[in-house]
Order: sequence, then C-alpha cells, then structure tokens
Amino acid sequence: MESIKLNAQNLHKFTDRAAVPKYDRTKVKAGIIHVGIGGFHRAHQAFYTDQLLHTKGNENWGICGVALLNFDDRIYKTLKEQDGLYTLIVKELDGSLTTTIIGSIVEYLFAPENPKAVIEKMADASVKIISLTITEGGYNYNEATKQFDFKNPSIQHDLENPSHPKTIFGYLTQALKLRKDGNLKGLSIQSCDNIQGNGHMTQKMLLSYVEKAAPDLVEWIQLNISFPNSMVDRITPATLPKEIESLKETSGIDDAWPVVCEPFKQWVIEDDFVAGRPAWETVGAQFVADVAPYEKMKLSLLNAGHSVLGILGALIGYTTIDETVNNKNIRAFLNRYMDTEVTPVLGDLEGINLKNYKHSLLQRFGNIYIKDQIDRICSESSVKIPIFIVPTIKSQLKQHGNFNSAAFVIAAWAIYSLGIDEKGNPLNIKDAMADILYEKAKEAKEKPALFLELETVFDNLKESAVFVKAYTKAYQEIMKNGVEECLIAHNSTV
Ligand code: CS2
Repeated sequence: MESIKLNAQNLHKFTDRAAVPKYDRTKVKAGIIHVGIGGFHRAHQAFYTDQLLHTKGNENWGICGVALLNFDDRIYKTLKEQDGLYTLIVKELDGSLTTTIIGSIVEYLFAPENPKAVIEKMADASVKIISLTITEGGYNYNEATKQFDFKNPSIQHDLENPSHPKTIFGYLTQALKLRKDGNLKGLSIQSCDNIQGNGHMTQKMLLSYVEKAAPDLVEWIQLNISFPNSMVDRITPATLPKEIESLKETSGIDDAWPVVCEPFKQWVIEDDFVAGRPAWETVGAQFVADVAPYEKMKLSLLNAGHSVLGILGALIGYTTIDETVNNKNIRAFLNRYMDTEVTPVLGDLEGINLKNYKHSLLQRFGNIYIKDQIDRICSESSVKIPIFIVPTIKSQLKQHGNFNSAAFVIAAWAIYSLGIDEKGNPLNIKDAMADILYEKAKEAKEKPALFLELETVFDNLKESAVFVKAYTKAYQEIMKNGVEECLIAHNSTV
C-alpha cells in the first residue's frame, strides 16, 4: 500500500486506513496546555480528549502541547510537521491492532526556542487547565529533606533568569504573575504523573519555589489555583523504529512518531477544577472525591510490580517485561510480593476488587504484543523506588510485618547498579543519579548496607536493623547464587 504523509491536508485520505477525527479541528481551541507531550500523554489524556471532541460543545477543550526540555525538540518538530496529528496503535491482547489518528493536540510550542510564547499562552484567559507529565523527578522534591531542592542548577538558573526559565516552576511563576497582574481568573494545574498525591505535591513544590521567587504571588495562588490529584494508567512502551515502518507498510500511514500502547486505560480524578473542566467522565474517566486509595493501589501494585520485574529481569538478562513475567519463578515472586507485602498495607479500597485488579495486572504485564522495554522501566529508578516501593516497606516496618521480597528487590537493585547483568553483559543504566548509584554500588560489595545510605532514595531505612539484616542477607545470596536460584528458594519458604 502506498504510504501517505500524516498531516491535516491529507487527513481525509486516511478514513479507510484508521479511525480519524470526525470533528472540525479548525474550530477546536486550546483550553488545556499540556507540558510533556511524550508517549504517555499521547496514549492517555490526549486520547480521552480526542474522544470527547467528537461530541459537540467541547470545542474549547483542545490541547496545546508544550515541549519543555531541549531534548524534546524531536517531538515538537514531529507534531509541527504533522499539524499535531499522530497515530495511536493499541495492541490488543489477541495481537490485533486498533489504529486511531488522534486530533486533540491543536497547538504545540517548544519552550527552549520561545519561552515568552509559552508564558503568554499559560497566561491566556482561554486556558483553564495546565496539565503536566514531567516525570517523577520533574517535581524537584528531595526525599531526604522532604523539601523543594533549591540546589538544582536549573532552579538556580530560573531564580536568576525569571524571564528565560528552564523548569516548570519558573514557567508557572511567570505565567501566574501575568494572570494576577492582568486581573485574570485562576486555573487548575493538574499533575498526571505517578506520584502519591500528585496534585498536593505540585502545589507544595510550586509554593516553595514561589515563596522565594515571587513572594507576593503566594496568596493569589492559594486563592485562585486548584491542584486536583489524579491517578493515571496506561502502559505505553517507547516507540521503536520498527513500529514506524510497520505502520507505513500495513496501514500506509507515514507518521514520524506514532504511539503504541495497551488496551487498558484508567483515569481517576478529583473533581476540583476552579475554572471548569472537560466532561472526561463521558469518555471513561472517573471523577471521585478522594483519589488517594486508587493512587496507592496503582503505584504500589502496578508501578512497583514493573520495577520488581524490571530489576530482576535485567539482572537475569531479559529485555522485556512480558518475557520476565512469563518466567514462572519471577511471576510467583511477584504474586507473593503483591499478596503478602503490598495488599496488607493498602487500607480500605471500597468498591475495588483487589483480587481481580492483581490478576489483570499479570495479564497486562504478560501481553506479548506490547514488549515493554526493561530499559524504560528501570530508567530513573532512583526517583521511582522511593514512590513505588519504599512506602510499602515503611508501612510493613511500622506494623512489624513482612518485607523480605521488597528487601530482595532493593538488594537486586544495588547489584544491578554495578552495571553488569548475570551473564556479564553491560546494563544500559539511565538515571540522573547513575554516577552516585555506581559509587555506592561499588562500596556495597564490601558492605551491602552502604547502598542504603542514599537518603534521597531510601530516606531513613538504613536505621532499621531488621530491614538492613533482610536486605544484607538477600544481597549476599544473590551475589552467591544468582537471582533465579534465590527466587526458587525464596518462593518455597512459608
Ligand atoms: C512504569 C510506568 O515508568 C514506569 O516505571 O511503571 O510508566 C507505567 O507503565 C505507567 O504508569 C502505566 O500507567
């Protein structure tokens, strides 16, 4: 099939090749600014919003995508060349594909090229929501001090160069100042990142920054900005070059950066939008009064489950999540971790069938068509582990419960951080803390507990003698027998 370049002019030519937007995109205005237009946003919020735009009356809820960082220039250029259009390829459990061209991103800005345009857009009266997927590390929270990290050089830069910011905090401060000075209404800042209480975190971090950068703005923010918490979910691996090729060959769609994802999707949001919001509930999102239990469940089962599989799988030499979870020893280990360590600390999850949830997770992880990359899962583990796994260990310690599996995973991560798998192949470690992780991992070879001194990751876990003991034992056993042997032994204990 002859392939056709994806853009607005050609859109009508795709009707028999994919589902396409049936609404008039020229009438859609951006009431939402989204910062961080990576794969996840395009598989999730932009998808929900595209579905919503098919119903009349929603024309003011299009999305303006902002690429914040220098290395985001590729996605910016792609969206610009394709008039914001891209293809979402859902890989169903039976291997069939559902291909949809998404039209909800109607504007796009590249912040490093034109910071003023981004600030002015955020201060535009028609914008009611600024949503974020800036990754766990993007919130600039220091787990050891429990405070905003003012030492970050980019934050220092923003304090010194307020009109040419680099971070989300610098941008928001400038934009909110303009809104206040222009007597405009407030808006909602909606985090869509995997953080417990992501709205509260955004609020706390932004106010910390503003207290220093523009103290006069603090009260206005408190009165005019809301920060709804939300739980977001859809497994979205990185797009590989072969996906781009196969889309061209099988569907004739020439798209420089399609997105691939699983069929499952979930979005649970607290209904706290000061300037109004799209009726996302009409396209499958859930609005609830308190999202905390849903977040906790997802972070400590799905995301932690991913980290468990990623770390153990990487050490053994696997490259994808499905092959890892389909190893029966790892699967049994994960089941046990979820049942005996996570489930008892989840608290009341009214209305949720946890057994089904856990069962569906194993099915989702095992989707052989998704081929989620272990490299993606293990990237930036130093900010994921404190959110996904450490809270479970702390809760178990508090109730004198069981944390052996978690200790095993932390020990495996310390060994992983040495950068070589059990077959002697180099591991591709992508982590802002990679150098320090490596230093500590080397020290840990002599005395495993030294790895736990990384306070921004482990907080005060090193002070728990029982945890240090379980972790050290696991470390020594993995070093001696390898992950899989240990798992077999671990799974056979009561
Ligand atoms: C993953 C998440 O980054 C990770 O480690 O666990 O990206 C996960 O795939 C998504 O949160 C799924 O909703």
